[in-house]
Amino acid sequence: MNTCFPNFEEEIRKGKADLSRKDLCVIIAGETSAGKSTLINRLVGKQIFTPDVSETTSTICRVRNSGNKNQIECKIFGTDNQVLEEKSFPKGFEVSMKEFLQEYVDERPATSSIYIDHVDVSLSVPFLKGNTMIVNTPGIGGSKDLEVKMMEYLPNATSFVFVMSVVSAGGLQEDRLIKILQEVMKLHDDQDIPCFDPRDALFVSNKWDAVHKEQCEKTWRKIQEKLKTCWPSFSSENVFRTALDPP
Ligand SMILES: Nc1nc2c(ncn2[C@@H]2O[C@H](COP(=O)(O)OP(=O)(O)O)[C@@H](O)[C@H]2O)c(=O)[nH]1
Ligand SMILES: [Mg+2]
Repeated sequence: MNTCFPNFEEEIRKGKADLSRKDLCVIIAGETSAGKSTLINRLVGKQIFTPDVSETTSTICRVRNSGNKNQIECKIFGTDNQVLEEKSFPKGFEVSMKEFLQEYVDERPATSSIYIDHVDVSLSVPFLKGNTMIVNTPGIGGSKDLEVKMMEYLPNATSFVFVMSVVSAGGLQEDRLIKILQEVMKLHDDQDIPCFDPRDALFVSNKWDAVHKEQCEKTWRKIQEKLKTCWPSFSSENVFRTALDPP
């Protein structure tokens, strides 16, 4: 058996783990301050996260549909997957919810996020059917610990949305987003994310309000050319220009 199918035991183990996976995670990844939190707020139509240039999302934060239109539930999970704290916020108490989440989700010197594995936020998001979740990740380009946290989470993905800020070298510096893209391709090649098809990855090029009109076409062309070289199945249909939170 080993001669015909080298590593067959490992392949079966991976396949089994994948089949038993209940959650479908659409991971929002990218460098810090690209606009990941802003994108999620816009997608779900609620200010769940506080977009901020100075404070980075420090915890994996999963947004799922609860079907309950009247409240938002937050659950904080520890590294052993135990619920450390849970709290529900009725409609109209979104500000308190944001403050509660900020304690766990935003990077602050006093935050003990090292003991927090992830945070779940459940609210009415009808387009998130079944167990599909949008997952906010710590960005790359901040602290090394957070980068490791994000990289370790990548194998949980069913699909990806990569967010780039056009103001920082088109959002495609060698050491930042490209590092994530290479890691995802490696996981895919090693069959560690079998459900994920690289043709489904979406790219959001954000902060286009900051680009001078005459630079637009040239910058757009450059971004697409660069993506073609670092993402083999790149299609121009899967890249979007946005200004999610213009000043
Ligand atoms: N000019 C501009 N600023 C934006 C845009 N989108 C987000 N921002 C700002 O960029 C900063 C970082 O955004 P955030 O969503 O926290 O980025 P994250 O670190 O990737 O989650 C915040 O101050 C946002 O208000 C945009 O389209 N244009
Ligand atoms: Mg963020």
